[in-house]
Amino acid sequence: MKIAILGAMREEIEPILEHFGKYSEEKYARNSFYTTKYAGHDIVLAYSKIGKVASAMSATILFERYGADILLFTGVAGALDESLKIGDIIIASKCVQHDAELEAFGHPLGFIPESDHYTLTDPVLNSLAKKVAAELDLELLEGIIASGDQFIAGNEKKMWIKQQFAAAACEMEGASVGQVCAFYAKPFFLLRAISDTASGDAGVLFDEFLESSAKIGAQFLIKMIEKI
Ligand code: 4EH
Repeated sequence: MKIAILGAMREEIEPILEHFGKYSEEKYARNSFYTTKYAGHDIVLAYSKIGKVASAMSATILFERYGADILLFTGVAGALDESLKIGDIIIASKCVQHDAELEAFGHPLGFIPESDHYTLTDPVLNSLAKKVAAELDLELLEGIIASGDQFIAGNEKKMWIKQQFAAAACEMEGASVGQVCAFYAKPFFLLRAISDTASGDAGVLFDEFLESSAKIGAQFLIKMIEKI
């Protein structure tokens, strides 16, 4: 099986590359794609760069050029659910674009015609994640993750997203990558470790916790790959 591992930022993917140690790099479309073998699988990794466009493009390349069978995303996120603290991990049950707004045509927020309103993640991979969390004695929340091309750093916007979409965490890539996976009918897994509160202090917290939270997500993902 060929497993694609995608993050948005270098910090989200580098700990996994360091763990693998040996890999090849190929540059394509102004990005780097890293290939290696691990736990009996062919692996291809990339960090897309920030946002829905770059991440959708990387996901497409992972399927079209590298023939990935499944895609696992790891990264950090802002917390919307009160139970989530910095360093906690969450997996998406489904994801939605909070900045998609076609209300003039009578569509609900987040809905784009001929796409899924909420993109589902793969139930088998989600069960595996729960098993891995139980083995590591880690608490793992499963909830809706909302994505948009905005860094959320204020209570008003934070609460709006939380209420409109019943979302537990916010970030900037999950729903776009999920949509690509849905179009290709490939299993999609979305893991995020909390880096900040998505409130007024989000920028400062993000700078402080990006690296440590990204590592938590990366380490969890490595454990998952060992069990696939
Ligand atoms: O890839 C982007 C990064 C922030 S933008 C989305 N990532 C981090 C998740 C995330 C997030 N998204 C929206 C963590 N907290 C979030 C939040 N709102 N509060 C960026 C731009 N330049 C430098 C660093 N990060």
